[in-house]
Amino acid sequence: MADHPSDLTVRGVRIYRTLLDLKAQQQMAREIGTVVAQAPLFTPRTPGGRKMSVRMTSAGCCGWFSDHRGYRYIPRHPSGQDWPPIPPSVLAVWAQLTGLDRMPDCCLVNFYGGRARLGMHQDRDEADTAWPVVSVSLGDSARFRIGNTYRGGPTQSIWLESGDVAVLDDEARLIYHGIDRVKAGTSSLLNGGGRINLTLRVVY
Ligand code: MD6
Ligand code: FE
Repeated sequence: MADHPSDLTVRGVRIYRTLLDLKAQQQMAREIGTVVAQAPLFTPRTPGGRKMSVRMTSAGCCGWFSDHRGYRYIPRHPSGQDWPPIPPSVLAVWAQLTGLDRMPDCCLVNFYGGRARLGMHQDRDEADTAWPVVSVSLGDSARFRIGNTYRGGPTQSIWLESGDVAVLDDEARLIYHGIDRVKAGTSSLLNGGGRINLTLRVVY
């Protein structure tokens, strides 16, 4: 794939600026709208009992979940229904950027409204963390903070905008990262505003 001039790598995280043009973003937003209609967003609780400010759902054969019993993947939406399939436009981004034959098991859908944020964390609930994680941003811009493979230490942050895609693999796969804040009104993609982030993972 030809690199876009503004693509960059921050602490090993590869960022593809506007990989998705406006039409592709609109198509993906529609497909995610269908996912959310079938598998409504819910508010997870941390193992410590706090409500997360990000609302979530998933597509695929399993969905990421958290409550007082810990972080894990579950085979059905909390309602008891199957998770909807991962939309084709999302699988296409995975195939394009990873070049893998293996498709992701889970597309986690994070929705940020208002003052939602996401604390620094590693993505390590998957059985084999050698597989990459691919992350797509849609809607309002967000301050993405990137740290180290250990908790703490120096960090760097960048703004992720609608249509940007980030890949965490190799040395960056287990890097700590989080969302400091989302800037309302920076995109008109989503009806009602806010930001959606999709993360694609091989879980099993
Ligand atoms: C977000 N992203 O952008 C949160 N995780 O809203 C993540 O937590 C993330 O961007 C793993 C890989 C890439 C990511
Ligand atoms: Fe993450």
